[in-house]
Amino acid sequence: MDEAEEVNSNRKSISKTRKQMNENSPAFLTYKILYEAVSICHAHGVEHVVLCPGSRSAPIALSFMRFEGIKHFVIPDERSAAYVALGMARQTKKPVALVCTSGTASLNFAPAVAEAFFSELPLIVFTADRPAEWIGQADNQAIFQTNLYGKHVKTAFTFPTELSHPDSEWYAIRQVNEALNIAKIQPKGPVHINVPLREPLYLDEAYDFGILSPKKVEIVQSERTLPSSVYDNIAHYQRIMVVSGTHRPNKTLVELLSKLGSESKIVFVPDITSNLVNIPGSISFAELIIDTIKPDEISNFVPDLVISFGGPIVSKSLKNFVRNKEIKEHWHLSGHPGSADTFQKLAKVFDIDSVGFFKAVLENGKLQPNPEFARNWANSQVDIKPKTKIALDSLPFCEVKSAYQILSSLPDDVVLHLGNSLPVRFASVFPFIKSGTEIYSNRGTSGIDGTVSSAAGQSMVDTQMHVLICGDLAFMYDSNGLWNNYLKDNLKIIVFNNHGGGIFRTLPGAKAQKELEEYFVVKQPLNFGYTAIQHNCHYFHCKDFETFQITLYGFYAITGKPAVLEIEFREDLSIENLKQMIK
Ligand SMILES: Cc1ncc(C[n+]2csc(CCOP(=O)(O)OP(=O)(O)O)c2C)c(N)n1
Repeated sequence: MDEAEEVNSNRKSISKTRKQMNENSPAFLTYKILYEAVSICHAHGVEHVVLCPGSRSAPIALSFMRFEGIKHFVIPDERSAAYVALGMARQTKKPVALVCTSGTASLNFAPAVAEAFFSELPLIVFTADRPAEWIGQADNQAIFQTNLYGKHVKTAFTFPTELSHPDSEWYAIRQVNEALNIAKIQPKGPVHINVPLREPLYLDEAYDFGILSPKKVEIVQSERTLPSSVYDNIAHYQRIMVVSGTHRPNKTLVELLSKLGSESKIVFVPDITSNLVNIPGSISFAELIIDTIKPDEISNFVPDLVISFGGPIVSKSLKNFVRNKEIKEHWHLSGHPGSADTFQKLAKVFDIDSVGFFKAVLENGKLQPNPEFARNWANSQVDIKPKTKIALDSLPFCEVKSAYQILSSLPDDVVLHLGNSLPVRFASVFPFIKSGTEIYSNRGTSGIDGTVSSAAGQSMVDTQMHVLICGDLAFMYDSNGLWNNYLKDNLKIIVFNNHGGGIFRTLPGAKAQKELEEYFVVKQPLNFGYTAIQHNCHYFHCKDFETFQITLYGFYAITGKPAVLEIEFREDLSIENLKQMIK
């Protein structure tokens, strides 16, 4: 049979099936509309869907599974699944769909939905539901799902339950189009589509809907330009500091900011999660500089204008420095009216992205920089880096030193994931990391509950090596991130096991309390060999210098399945100790 004949014969069998099927039956209409909804998702760029098992969700899940252009992943733990989807959205820069059944399953999506909201990542969350009249009637797996995620989604819809009227189909497809467009438009974010479904939930036989072409509604965005008044306005400031928060890698931005920084036109301070750390001309060791400047020299480092872009900033020292000093204005780029006033000095929010802004400023800006301001920062960084290295090298085996050694010797082309709380702080304070290393952390809400899953999600849709460094509580909390059938050997997890929430031993308020160990640290005696092996991962362990380097080498080199390296620490030196040593 040639190809055309085969298609024809397929068509015949489909139309035969179609005749046998009652096309007005509620189940048929449900599947048809959901299949159209999936087609619309695909038309809007959805390439991956994470599905959580359940019966009420079957029509949605099966529609996704039977649609060829979207790759599906089935993950049983909804909290983990949602973080996996978040990781995929972060890695692919595309919207990712997520599906669960009714009841508490949908509540378990909430942590990742909140993280996606504050990290501006597009998740398309489908929750199956019971029809409205069955909520609160002691029926199975029924909770209040309308607007379940509150303000943590950009918008929420409820699908029509009665699908027999043709307007219902138009309404449902309109919702999916709106949801996708809203999720993708800046600031990106999660959207919720609650889908009440009546029984029967299954078609008697698998039905091929062929190619449906529901109408995609597209947003056509116009280019934004900078008003010319800004060029004169910016010339009033001689000491401009540019601060980037969480941002995805962007080569054009690297070029623009490297040029502005290297020519001392601005002082550029990148956050550890900005993917701009250590680019030429950047001041990536700003926290150490701020915390070791002599009080009588501070005024030489204070900017008169701060321009920020991107998401949250990890360094508290930097945030306090900008908040507490006499700075004339703060401008935020690529913002929306609700942009965060991080430094309590927000004066202007620019409706243009950072690339557009800096390109325009480079081409047309009448920048009048004070060369001394940039020189002070650059010289301090030249001074502080070797001092920091000497201090770190002199330390005994401890978390701070291990973090330094791992960060400064990462293999080429790895994607680095930093767990809350100490790992991301270590990297933020002493970022001895190759420029160009991609770095991610769940800093939208700084939770410790999806650290493994989000890194796993990124690694599933990528071929590079993904290295996660996280604490023992974060690892245990989200060890279900290892409970799925999709992990590959490009996932490497380093657990810093200080037997509790080590961060609290370093926080001035918490460490002074008599309840420190019981309430804050929650000391735990565990090791993670069984956890790793149970989840079919290689397992490495070390607790001293003698084995550290060789273990690390083997850990990176091993293939075949994911690897977990547990580094066990007894006592630690805090970042504060390190700063004192440098001072
Ligand atoms: C879901 C969640 N619960 C609680 C917290 C508060 N919290 C912040 S850091 C931390 C301890 C983390 O311990 P661990 O993962 O071992 O990292 P370490 O502090 O030792 O670096 C806790 C409980 C949080 N961020 N997220």
